[in-house]
Amino acid sequence: MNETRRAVLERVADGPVSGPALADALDVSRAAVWKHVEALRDAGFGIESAGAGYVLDSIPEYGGPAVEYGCEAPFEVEYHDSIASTNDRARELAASGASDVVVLADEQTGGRGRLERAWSSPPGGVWLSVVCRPDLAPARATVVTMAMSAAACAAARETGVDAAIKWPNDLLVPDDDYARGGRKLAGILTEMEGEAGRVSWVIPGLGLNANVSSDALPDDATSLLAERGEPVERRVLVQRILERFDALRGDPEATREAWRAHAATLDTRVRVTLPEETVVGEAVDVTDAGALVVDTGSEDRVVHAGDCEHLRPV
Ligand code: BT5
Repeated sequence: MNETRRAVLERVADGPVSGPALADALDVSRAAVWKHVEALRDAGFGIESAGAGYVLDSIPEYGGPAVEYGCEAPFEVEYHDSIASTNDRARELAASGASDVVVLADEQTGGRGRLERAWSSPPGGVWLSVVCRPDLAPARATVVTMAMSAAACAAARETGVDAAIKWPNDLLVPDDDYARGGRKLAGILTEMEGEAGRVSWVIPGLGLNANVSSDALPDDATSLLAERGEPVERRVLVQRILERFDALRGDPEATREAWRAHAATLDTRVRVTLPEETVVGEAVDVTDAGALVVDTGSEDRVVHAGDCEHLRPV
């Protein structure tokens, strides 16, 4: 949403305000005011024009302008009813120089997980990717993924669902199956490009099963809808995720704290399968590069990537 349109929206929300008064206040023509009001109506905002002027009386349920309106984070939101992959679109935007843009979709037809795996993305989920340009060395870029998982976990908990982070950055709802750690609620695919030792862009792509029935998901998955028994307000959920993510993303220490506070993997016995060996022990910490610190009983091992299983306490 451009700045003038945002300003028109804010003023009609505090309305009624007349067209001429808006034109004066924003230093644009009356015709321009009218165009912005019409565009806002097209985007689903209910704007009444009564005797005293324009007044906002309803906001759209979901979409780009709906998420931007009342969101404290500085993101422009590009919304699609259906798209192949929000990460693919975000990469295109990054390549053309965009920054702080969120690509949000109701449905993805070619959603991607890590390692070329497919990600089921039926309508009703939260499928979003953020184009960020942090001042970070590529080896430190994981902190952006950690900020997204902590933000999404906190927002999921606010809806009343007992979500937790499983290292590296999955969100699970714990159940009795220790190895699996629980049913998967969300995952993150982060992609980046670096140059001369700095990140040029990084795109955390979050897939969070929000208002999706579990029939439309893989067997081990769950959704906010399945856990709560009723849908969430996705507009508010996305706003809270973006606001938290924005507050954390420039602050590695706060990110690590938030990640720890939401992690199911810490203080848990784990088995991490690496290409060459298997590390078993108690997960005691995470580094600011996102690596897991495992106390094997004889030493602290720092593992950067691998398949992590939660084990029963001995
Ligand atoms: C992930 O991959 O967990 C990262 C998923 C990222 C998806 C987002 S959606 C927005 C953005 N745009 C994209 O195209 N992608 C990102 P991974 O750890 O590889 O997990 C993939 C595995 O999770 C699959 O092999 C399935 O077993 C399972 N899975 C697939 N869809 C799922 C879903 N909706 N919920 C839970 N598990 C799922």
